[in-house]
Amino acid sequence: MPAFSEVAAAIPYEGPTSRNPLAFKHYDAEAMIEGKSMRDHLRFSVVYWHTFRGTGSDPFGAGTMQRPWDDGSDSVENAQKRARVAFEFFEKLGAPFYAFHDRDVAPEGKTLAESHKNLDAVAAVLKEEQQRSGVKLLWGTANLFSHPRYLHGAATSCNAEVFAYAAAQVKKALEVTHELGGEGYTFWGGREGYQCLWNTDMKREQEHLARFLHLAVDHAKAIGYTGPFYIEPKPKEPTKHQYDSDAAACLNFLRQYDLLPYFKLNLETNHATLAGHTMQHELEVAGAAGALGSIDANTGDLLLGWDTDQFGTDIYMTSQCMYSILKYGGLTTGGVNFDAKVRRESFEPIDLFYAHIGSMDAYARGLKIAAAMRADGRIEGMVRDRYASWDTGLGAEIEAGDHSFASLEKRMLDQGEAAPNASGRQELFENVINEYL
Ligand code: XLS
Ligand code: NI
Ligand code: NI
Repeated sequence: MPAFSEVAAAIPYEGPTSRNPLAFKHYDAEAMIEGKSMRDHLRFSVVYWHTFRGTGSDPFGAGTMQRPWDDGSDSVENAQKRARVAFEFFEKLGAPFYAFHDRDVAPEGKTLAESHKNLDAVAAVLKEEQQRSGVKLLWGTANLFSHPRYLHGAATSCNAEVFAYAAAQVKKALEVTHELGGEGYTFWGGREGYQCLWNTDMKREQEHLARFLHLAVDHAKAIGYTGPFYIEPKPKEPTKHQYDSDAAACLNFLRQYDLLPYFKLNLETNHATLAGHTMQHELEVAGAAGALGSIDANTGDLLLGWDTDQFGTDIYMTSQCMYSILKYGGLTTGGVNFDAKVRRESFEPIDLFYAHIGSMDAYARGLKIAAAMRADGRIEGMVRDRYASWDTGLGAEIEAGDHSFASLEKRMLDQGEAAPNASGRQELFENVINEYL
């Protein structure tokens, strides 16, 4: 008996006029845009943690989710059964990818050896289901933040034994990810930061984090894993400050410790908000550095100051994301990974479908809008015009390195004043963008 019996077969594409809540209005996997199918542009991915382990609990109340296939126990059998249900969901939704933490898919044992064994037992089912369904692993990761041993962090813990335990856990998670053909491996530094600076040796902690990531790179080489590593920036929560606070901080860290060749960024919308940035800002920072890897697609709430991990349906936002992604060459190993959870009040299994379908449509529509903007070329042209002074004469000479402070001073002494500025036309830009929505 299927777990999602209300959804008989794969969610169909019915087009923008459809009123069927279980159909796509914009995500037409086969449709071609800029020479690539929508499926290959968007590379949608479902996260195991929120979708199959989220209980709906919050600091004020217990779990609410109805998940009839899950007996609520920590047994390996339950985990294996859950894995099969997860693949039924991925397949019916038509998501080509999924992502997980080691401890989402398999229960933590009493010892590390037992945890490894549990993970292997569930990974065998994941592998079988991947082969049966064709759904692939976008990335794997290790949960280095839930267990009490990680209360001071993992790689940045003041306890060297905890660093060692975390290393052992990542070694295994990386091996399982590789075994399952994972296209990437993510580090989100959940507690790699501080709560109080008086008790913290920040320099030493950051050096330990760099050492940890180098050990991961070394182990990847040893086992033949050649995919990218991702760092997922987030400025705070659960800690007061996380070292990987935003895209710029991550890039600086990766450069300082010679890790940039092996790492790209996995940017999450709600984390950008917490950092006081827009997602567009984060995408531009990463893209300009050639480090745009993948996105955790979600959204926050304007009035709540934490990581609410909602499904994004705002077309203005998805258009901005897709415009930047296309601009920097599109997603290759990464994807649009729904690190998002249904609200506590949306407790029925069918809500998982509504949530994913709506957000997939919002990104698909964003992709169409971004592609239309690019095909038209007006925005690009307006930006180019704004910088026209750099294309010839003085600007081109400066860019070519043909000037010094002395030569520039001479020029301005002769001229007396710089040529007048043109208008920034922000309002016009914003108006033009609305024409495509
Ligand atoms: C938490 C993060 C987490 C990572 C994976 O805020 O978004 O879910 O994506 O560890
Ligand atoms: Ni995330
Ligand atoms: Ni998050």
